Amino acid sequence: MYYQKDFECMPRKDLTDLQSQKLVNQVKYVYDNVECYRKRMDEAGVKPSDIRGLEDLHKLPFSYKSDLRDYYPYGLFARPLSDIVELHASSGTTGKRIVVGYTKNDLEMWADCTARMLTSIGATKDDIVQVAYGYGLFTGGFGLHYGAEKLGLTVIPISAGNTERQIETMIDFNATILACTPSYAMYLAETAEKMGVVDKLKLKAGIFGAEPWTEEMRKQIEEKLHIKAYDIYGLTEIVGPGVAFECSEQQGMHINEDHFILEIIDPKTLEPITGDGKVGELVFTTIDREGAPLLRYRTRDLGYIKEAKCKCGRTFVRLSKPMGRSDDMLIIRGVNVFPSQIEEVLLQYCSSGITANYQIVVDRVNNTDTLDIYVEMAPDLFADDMASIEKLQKTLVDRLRSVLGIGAKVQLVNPNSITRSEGKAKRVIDNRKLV
Ligand code: DLL
Repeated sequence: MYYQKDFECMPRKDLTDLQSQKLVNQVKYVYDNVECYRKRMDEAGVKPSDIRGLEDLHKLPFSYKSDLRDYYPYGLFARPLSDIVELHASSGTTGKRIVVGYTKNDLEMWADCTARMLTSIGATKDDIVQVAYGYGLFTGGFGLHYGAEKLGLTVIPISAGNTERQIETMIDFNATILACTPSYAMYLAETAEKMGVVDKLKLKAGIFGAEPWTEEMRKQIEEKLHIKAYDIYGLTEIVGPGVAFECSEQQGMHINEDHFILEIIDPKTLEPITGDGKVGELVFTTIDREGAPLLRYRTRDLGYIKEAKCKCGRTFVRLSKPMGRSDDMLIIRGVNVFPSQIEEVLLQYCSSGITANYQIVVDRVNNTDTLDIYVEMAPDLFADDMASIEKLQKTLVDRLRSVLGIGAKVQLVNPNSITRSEGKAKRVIDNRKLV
């Protein structure tokens, strides 16, 4: 099912022509209206007339999260505030928050993008979607809401939190689609199990994103809630949810390429990385944003492109699951460790008595980095004898050493002792003072 088939299934040549044409206009528009870009392009000796199509994209200077901070709050807007109808913001993990403005047309475009995502997972106007992403300055709640409204779905705009009430609402209102972060979906599943009401849920699908999650986590959510779990990707700076979405194939996320151009670069050399499956930093250019356009925005997210044609018929290229941000990568005793590698290992052992609730703590003791992984036991294992617990602990240590290439201390902790998240999970605590 498609929402805008003419675009979603456009022949590649027509699509790249459209991108080229929109890019040329966007660059001129940005140059004329945003001082930061004008200065940066002047410094780089690039004029809007030098950009004649996609092939010239690489000539443009990059933009960065620090630009949004330096020009906080409205300095990067290309329109006067009288044209801006909505603001969203993201605090990010560190530093000052960033603010993004939408014109009426931007909101329409955004709603189209999220309506495409919902249609691609099979949503129709007969569906009832429980939007448990946070509403407010975070883009998750409103982003999903606008798309659902466009499609005529029934929206339950419940926002995040109040978990038992969420479950009651899902049951009483017959919700068929759940939208929230994957970690919150796990928490909801766990709570529904505890309440003994999983069988009363009418859910058929979930649309999850805003944080990294593994295939193992997908399996768990699907099994626990008896649904299909789909991945969606986006970031506040570009539009919020709606940048890329999974279709029924669940094999990567189609990028809404008629609105956003993706480049993959080597974060060190800044050279483009081309080709199927080659990992690099995702760089996005908006090509029809009015309020807060961004050219060659370095996301710090790492991922790769799947070029093969998708069985669903969409011609938009697919993005792999983002494998974390380059600035999320931990360097522990000189070894690069991605939290997602740890999650992948842990979740393989859920049937052996642990849960998906874990926390990674990194510290530095006597000039040596330490890696401690706390994982909650399921009640059965908790009630088991010490020898069984120690045996599983040892298995996890061995498995993690072979995957990560360094040793980690694993501590199996009591059920319900790790704080649950209602939005983005905080999995990593790095206590090292690395300056
Ligand atoms: O998280 C927008 C969003 C809302 C996306 C709801 C999907 C669903 P930010 O708060 O600005 O915006 O965070 C953006 O989250 O750069 C990635 O690092 C991460 N991220 C988002 N989606 C995924 C995903 C929203 N599916 C940052 N997988 C991005 C992995 C994701 N990481």
